[in-house]
Amino acid sequence: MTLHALLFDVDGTLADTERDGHRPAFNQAFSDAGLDWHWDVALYGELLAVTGGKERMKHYIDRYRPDYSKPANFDALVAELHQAKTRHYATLAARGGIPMRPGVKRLLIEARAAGLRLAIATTTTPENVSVLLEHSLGPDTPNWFEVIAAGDVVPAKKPAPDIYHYALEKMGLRPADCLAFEDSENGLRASLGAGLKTLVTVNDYTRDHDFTGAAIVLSDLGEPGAANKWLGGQDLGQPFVDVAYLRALHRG
Ligand code: XBP
Ligand code: MG
Repeated sequence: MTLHALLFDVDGTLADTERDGHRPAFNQAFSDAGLDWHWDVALYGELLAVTGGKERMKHYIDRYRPDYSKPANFDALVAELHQAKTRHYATLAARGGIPMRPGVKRLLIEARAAGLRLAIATTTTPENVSVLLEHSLGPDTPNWFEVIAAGDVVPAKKPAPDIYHYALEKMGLRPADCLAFEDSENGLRASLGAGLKTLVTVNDYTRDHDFTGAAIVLSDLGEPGAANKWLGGQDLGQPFVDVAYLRALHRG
């Protein structure tokens, strides 16, 4: 079995986008529209149980705002708020204020040099992916990824495996040829559901999630000289993730 491709989630995996990217962008869209909706850091952690920004807003209203009476055009309002939120997120990301997580850039460069094929499988809106990559990874880096599978391109978002199925089909690859990278339980359910061996790197919102079934769980990808922490799964005893490490994980 040879490793041919790496499939990356974006939010929480490539960069810590949620707390200081998506969350303030939602809040700005709400206040621009004159709504008294506000998502603090803790509430946003609860709301992350639902993937997809439009789905998350609807969940918030259904679950947390029984006082709010939905207008007849509620779906259209949510869609408009989401467009405004996407514009705010782009402005934030374009300031370059959302750095890549440790080891991400190094590993992507090494993987490209080793001839591994790269793809993205995410729940977020496609524009969010390109603006983040361009400003936090480098101007032509969206082209590093053969497929950017994102957002509403499939009807069912993670934890459904559909976005991974979509990316694999576009690349003409079998799950056994690939490794997936995720940071959350919903993401892991999606990648495992598509039959992908998965490396998890946790963050503040996800470290207590259930990662049963992950090949390995780490604090982050690590850097030579800035070791990561092993948190579960197959311990390869190396303080940072490189291509040799990924090949061993894929074989093991
Ligand atoms: C990401 C998400 C997204 C973002 C918001 O999940 O759940 O909804 O929070 O993006 P994953 P949009 O990391 O599993 O892909 O507002 O563009 O939906
Ligand atoms: Mg994620």
